[in-house]
Amino acid sequence: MLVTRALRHLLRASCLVPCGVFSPIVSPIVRTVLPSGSVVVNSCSSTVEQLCNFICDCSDCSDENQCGYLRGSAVLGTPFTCDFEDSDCGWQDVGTSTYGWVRARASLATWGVGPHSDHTVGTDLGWFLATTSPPAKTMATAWLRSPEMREAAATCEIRTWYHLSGSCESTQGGHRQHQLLGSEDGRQWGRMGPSAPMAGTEPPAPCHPVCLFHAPHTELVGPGDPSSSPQSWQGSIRSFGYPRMPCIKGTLGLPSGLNQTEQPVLCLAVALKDEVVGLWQSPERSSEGWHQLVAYPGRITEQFQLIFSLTQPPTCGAEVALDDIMFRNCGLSEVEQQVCEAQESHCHHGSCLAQHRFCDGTDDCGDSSDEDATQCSEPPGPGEESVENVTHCSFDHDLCGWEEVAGQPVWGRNTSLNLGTSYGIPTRDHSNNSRAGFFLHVGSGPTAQAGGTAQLSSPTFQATNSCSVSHSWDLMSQLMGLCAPALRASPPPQPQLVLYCHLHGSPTSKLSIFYMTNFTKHLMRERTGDLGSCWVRERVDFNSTDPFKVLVEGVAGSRGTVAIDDLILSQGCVKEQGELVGSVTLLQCGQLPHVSCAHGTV
Ligand SMILES: [Ca+2]
Ligand SMILES: [Ca+2]
Ligand SMILES: [Ca+2]
Ligand SMILES: [Ca+2]
Repeated sequence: MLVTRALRHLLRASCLVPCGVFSPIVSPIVRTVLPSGSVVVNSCSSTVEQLCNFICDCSDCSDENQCGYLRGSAVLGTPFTCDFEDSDCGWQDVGTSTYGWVRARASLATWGVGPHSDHTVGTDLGWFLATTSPPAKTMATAWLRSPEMREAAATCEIRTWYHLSGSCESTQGGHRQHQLLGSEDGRQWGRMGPSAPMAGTEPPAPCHPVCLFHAPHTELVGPGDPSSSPQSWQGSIRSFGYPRMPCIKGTLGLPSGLNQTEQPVLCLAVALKDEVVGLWQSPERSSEGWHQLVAYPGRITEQFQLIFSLTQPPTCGAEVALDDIMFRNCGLSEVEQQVCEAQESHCHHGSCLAQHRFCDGTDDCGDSSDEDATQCSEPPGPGEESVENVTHCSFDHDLCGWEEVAGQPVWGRNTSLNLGTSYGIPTRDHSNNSRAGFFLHVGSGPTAQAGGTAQLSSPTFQATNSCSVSHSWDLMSQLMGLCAPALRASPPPQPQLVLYCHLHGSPTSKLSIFYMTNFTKHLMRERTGDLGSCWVRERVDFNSTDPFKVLVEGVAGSRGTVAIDDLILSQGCVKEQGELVGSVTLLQCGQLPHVSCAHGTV
């Protein structure tokens, strides 16, 4: 056997690194899986809502065990972590073939290229999850799925360590032979769900959360019932690019491009009720050893599952190991009346939140009370219907009065659904956390020209010392109809811009925020580099004694994309020509706040 492997290895001259077959020692522990797909030991009869919500409701936190994490790692001392030392924490192999995931540990005795130690304890005694030996001649994907989680806070952060070995480079000139996978044309249906994984040439019955359609060079995954009308299901994939797995390389049905480097791709995606959204994809080049993966799913208001997948080209074997999966800040703050500190205000349900987190376009409270439209937006004027205006633009409808500055390139307004899944492109927008939500972007993968500056300009705003109405208020008091303590006369507002930026795919991409007075450009903030596949909040205060415009510039580096979403100007940004754009109005309380404007009164 070893001789065969060694021969196979020698024959794979195209591999940059040894691509031997990693033979982990498989855990002897047999897992018990409930019909729901997860094992939950629940000692305090928690309601369903309290299971796997990243909050310990039982005194022993048994409602948060086997949720893809345990209540904590004994070795690492961190909460909501799975170190795989005692169990798989409910993660399940859901592939449709023998290629899949197992709980394993390193074997020093076996010839191979897998990790020589786990990540938690750093020895060959430590456990991790690893993919099994892949089929030698076909493109294959191993699927791993978490138990169902209830919801995630906006601050949720997923970290794990991965060890990807056996990266290979094809020397076949790019034209790979189509490989058969199980049926004559290499197409195969499968499903991932609580019931046993299945595979075949016929579409499966309705499956939750997702079905698979497997074809050469393509993995499609999505919700729904393909058995009722497989053609239309496939048709929807073709026409909308949905529900294609977001982070699988290549286009539907098409072979890889010429001279394309073929690498194993590790993906992390989140499966929601009706869409699958990519969160993270392994970079195109990485070295051997353990690497950290960080992903931000954003606020998720429904039940979801996480899916890891390793897809690899047929020319070379590759293995991945996962260890120490951690969930940080994923639970909503507990619902109880708290006494807030200075600089904090109440959410509707009683917990406290920093004031700068109100009206910033992210549901931090968990009940959206910090983003209440009547508090955060200028109420529509007579005859106006849309609440969306220049002070809060989600780009879902248009540019909201912001303007493209002519030149090359320009910001493009689009969705992840339309833009496809090239590395570097956002996998969803920020406002809706959805593939169907709009954002602005510049640069879009390998074919886009790099280097030009795209500019977006705001209308002209009044000098910032012209108005002195406080923008700090107590939402809780307002909701309870108590107006008096809500208003604070000072300090004057500092007009401020919040926006979400997405810089991914290139280390030389850049986002800059300026304000312009007459003909002078003042740089306020600059972001460069690759921030990963996530939306990052930027907050900039403006202090100008002259009327000014806000200018947002994006430069996409080679193969990179710069994107922005949710431009939010604070109260106190007043459009020139006497037109108030973002003033505080608390008319429902029957009185006006203390306002003194240089150009008249409100
Ligand atoms: Ca709980
Ligand atoms: Ca471990
Ligand atoms: Ca918020
Ligand atoms: Ca948006």
